[in-house]
Amino acid sequence: MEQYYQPEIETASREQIKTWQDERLVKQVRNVWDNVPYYRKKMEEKGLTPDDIQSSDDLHKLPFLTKADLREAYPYGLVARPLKDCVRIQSTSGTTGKRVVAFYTQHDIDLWEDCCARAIMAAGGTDEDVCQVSYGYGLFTGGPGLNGGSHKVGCLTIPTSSGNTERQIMFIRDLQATILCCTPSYAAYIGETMKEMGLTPDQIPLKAGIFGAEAWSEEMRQDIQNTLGIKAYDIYGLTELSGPGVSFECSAQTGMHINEDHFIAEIIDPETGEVLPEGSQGELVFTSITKEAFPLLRYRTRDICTLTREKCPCGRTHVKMTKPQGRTDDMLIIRGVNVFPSQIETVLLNHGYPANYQIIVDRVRNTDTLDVQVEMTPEMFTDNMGEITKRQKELVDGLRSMLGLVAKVTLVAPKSIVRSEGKAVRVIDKRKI
Ligand code: DLL
Repeated sequence: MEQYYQPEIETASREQIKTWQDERLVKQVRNVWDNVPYYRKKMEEKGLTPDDIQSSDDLHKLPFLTKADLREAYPYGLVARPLKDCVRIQSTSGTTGKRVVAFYTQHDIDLWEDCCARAIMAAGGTDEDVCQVSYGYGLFTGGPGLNGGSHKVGCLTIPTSSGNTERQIMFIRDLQATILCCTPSYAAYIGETMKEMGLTPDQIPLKAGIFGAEAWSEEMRQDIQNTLGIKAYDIYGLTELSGPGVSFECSAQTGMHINEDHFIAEIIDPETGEVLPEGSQGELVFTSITKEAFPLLRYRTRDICTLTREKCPCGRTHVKMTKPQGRTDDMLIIRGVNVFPSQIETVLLNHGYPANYQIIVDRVRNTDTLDVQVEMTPEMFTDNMGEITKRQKELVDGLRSMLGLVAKVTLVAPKSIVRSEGKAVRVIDKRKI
């Protein structure tokens, strides 16, 4: 039986959802116009006043907001509430440029935790569960978000944060954790470590995992599900909009329901900015209609995916997004060919390799090079060069048919690629340096 945290919202009629969106958008536009000079200026530049936005059908008139705006307005320029009403900040890891700093009122935190609670219940969680949260705690939104959601569901929550993998496994076993929340790459690492400790899936009490914060393929899902003996659910979100729980997977495991009572989603052509019809692949754009402290209108996520409103067997009526296929900014252009790391991952996992790999792009004598380093599993490990050459060639062929490109493949020894406890670093592009 499918269970919901907020059934009346999660299964509301499409008309009801549209009504919520219309009313909340109009209110939000008025709010930013009145309280955020940065937005007012952007709207004025487009010749808009709040009266131009009468419903969500007018959303397309509003200007986009990008990471560049966030940088320009850093740190307080987009805050819509007096600071005395704000109770928390969270922030991204800021690997490129300035960090994103997002602000929350207590009400914002409450709604964010509701979204995470929806995700946990969609993964089968109840107040009988023991939920181990192994996302990082601190500025990163993963730990605090899922922690709050777990409390709301009433799970016994283990806030381990990430790292110290043996201790993670000890807690899972001793405290009989049934739900694990972490990045998919850390879940794979925990699974690998358990295997090395001689543990089989039936000796691990986990039944479900809620994994997100980075791209992961269907093949990686199968792998994790098999190693840990669980059902693995995807969860998506970004700091700018709150954190995890913007969307989440249900029992159907075919895409993530976007919490449309809080976020309006659009898909645009990343080149032209034109809104694309349902079913098209493009860049995901979000408008937060219930946020108080840090409302973002038409924020360009740079994530590429597709939306579908096809009826979902779980009974939820909110639109579903596919797993992000990549980001407009992590798409590699190699010898003129568009390559997403996720495509490479699919080939590797389809050939039986673990998701421990690194993609190194360089430019040698004006030609781009693509070097994929892949770890062998301990079972495959051999020093028979003939065997290794044969395996490498199989992968080169697989990559060629997936990408239309010739890559260099190097098989490396088990455990030689650094494991990640948070988001994995898959790509090293030396061309930019
Ligand atoms: O990663 C929030 C989060 C925490 C989501 C825990 C899920 C679980 P940021 O650090 O701001 O926030 O990074 C946001 O990560 O724009 C996507 O590119 C990527 N991302 C997040 N979830 C997924 C996912 C958190 N399920 C950026 N699949 C987003 C693929 C994801 N990419």
